Amino acid sequence: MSADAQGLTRSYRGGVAIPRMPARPGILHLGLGNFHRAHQAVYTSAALAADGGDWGIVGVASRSRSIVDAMRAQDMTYSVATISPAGTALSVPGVHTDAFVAGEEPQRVVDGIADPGIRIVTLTVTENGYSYSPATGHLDTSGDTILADLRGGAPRSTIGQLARGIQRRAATSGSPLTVLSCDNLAANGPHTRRLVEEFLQELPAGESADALAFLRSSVSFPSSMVDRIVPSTTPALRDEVSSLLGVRDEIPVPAEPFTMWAIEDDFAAGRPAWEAGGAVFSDEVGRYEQMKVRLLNGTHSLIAYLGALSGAGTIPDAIHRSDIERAARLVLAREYLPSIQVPSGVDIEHYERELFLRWGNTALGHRTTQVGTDGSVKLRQRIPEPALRALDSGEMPHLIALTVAGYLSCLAPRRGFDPGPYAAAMTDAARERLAGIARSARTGAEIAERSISGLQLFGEELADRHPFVDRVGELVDTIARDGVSAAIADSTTAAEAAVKGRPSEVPA
Ligand code: CS2
Repeated sequence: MSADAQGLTRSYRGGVAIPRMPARPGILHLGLGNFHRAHQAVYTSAALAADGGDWGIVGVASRSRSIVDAMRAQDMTYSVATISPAGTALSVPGVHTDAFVAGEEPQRVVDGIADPGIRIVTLTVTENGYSYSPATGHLDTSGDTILADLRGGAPRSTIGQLARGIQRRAATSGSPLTVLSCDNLAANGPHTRRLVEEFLQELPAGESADALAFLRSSVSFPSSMVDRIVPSTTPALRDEVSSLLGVRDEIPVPAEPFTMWAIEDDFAAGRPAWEAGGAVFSDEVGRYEQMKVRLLNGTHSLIAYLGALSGAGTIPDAIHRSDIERAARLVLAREYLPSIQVPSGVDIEHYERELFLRWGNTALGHRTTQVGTDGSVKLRQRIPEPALRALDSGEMPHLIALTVAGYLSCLAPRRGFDPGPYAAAMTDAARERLAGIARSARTGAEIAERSISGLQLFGEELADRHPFVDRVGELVDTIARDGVSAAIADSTTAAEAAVKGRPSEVPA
């Protein structure tokens, strides 16, 4: 592919325009995966087309060369394939001015964050990339990477990179900076700020005082809620896109038509006109985050684990099973919805209807393994608060318990129970520890107790809620003994019985 310096002029056989590349970068982005390339890059492309500005993006991949090499070979472009049952539409966001691999050039990340031309650092490093302890929410200083980053040298962890870059910026230009987390973490702005601050506080005072003062006075960390379902790229998609384009694209990104971005408007040194791409600037981002992380992501986890255990390879295959759909509707309406405050202007019934259509998008082929991966860090964001809220009001959140039982059955199956290939393919930082528990445990109760209470996998508070832990244990046993359908039937019946007598909000 080749960019045309005159603007939106060069079209390929598929009628796809290649936008003009911005001359200079203003954004350094950490995490050059599919999500970033189908989300922030698309909004930035719209902002540049509408409003211009030096807001090109330098994309930093964490370890893998493949995207960086392909982007360089394709003049920094790639296509986004928007996929719905009605067909595939292509667009090309030309916003990246450069790309490199952090693992190969770690000092370049620090220098990039310190560069005064860079005014925003954006992050899509997944829930796993923040080096915090799920039990406490604070920086996990026991990990080898963080320990090495604290000792000095070019940092390898995201939090170390941010802290060292900010330290260097404080010591050089001292110009203001915005750090914008675009990951599915509650209060992702303050959370990221706190972890960077905790990293700096671990350093000797003489080394960190200026950086801490600069962090407090000149670096903003707005929260943001990001949403677009973006599966992994498959060889079939590469071929389809290349034939539509009439030119080979090695790194197209598949994405659903739906996209949403709600951002707190707190930028220390300006920002692109992302509203041109449909971004919402709001002072209710906390509400947007909770709505998304619980209703979409929390329910998504349930669909993924129950689906994988039922032999469904994709989310649409899973949600098209009537018992899983029933469980999804119940967890969403009965257990997640009461725990959130709906942002002003959002029609929650419409939002819910859209969720089921989005999950049912068969053309997208989003995999249960992908959503089930990294459950230990994802579920930590999705389940504790709604579960605690239900327990505090005297109700057992049966479907959240089933989500956890599904997760444990996938990652730490009871001896003799085979969770199947989709579960086996899920990767998770806690897999080894959970597998150790499962090897020596005899019952579901033991697995639940040792992971939820012992490892405090979902935080300190839920660790002490024995009725919840016991319920998860029972469901782990039911899954191993009678199968996942029996566990779904048990939980949905119990949830429905608990609300009997109240007006039903769940369509039959
Ligand atoms: C999913 C998300 O993988 C997961 O856990 O729930 O990646 C989800 O597809 C996105 O957050 C949608 O915006």
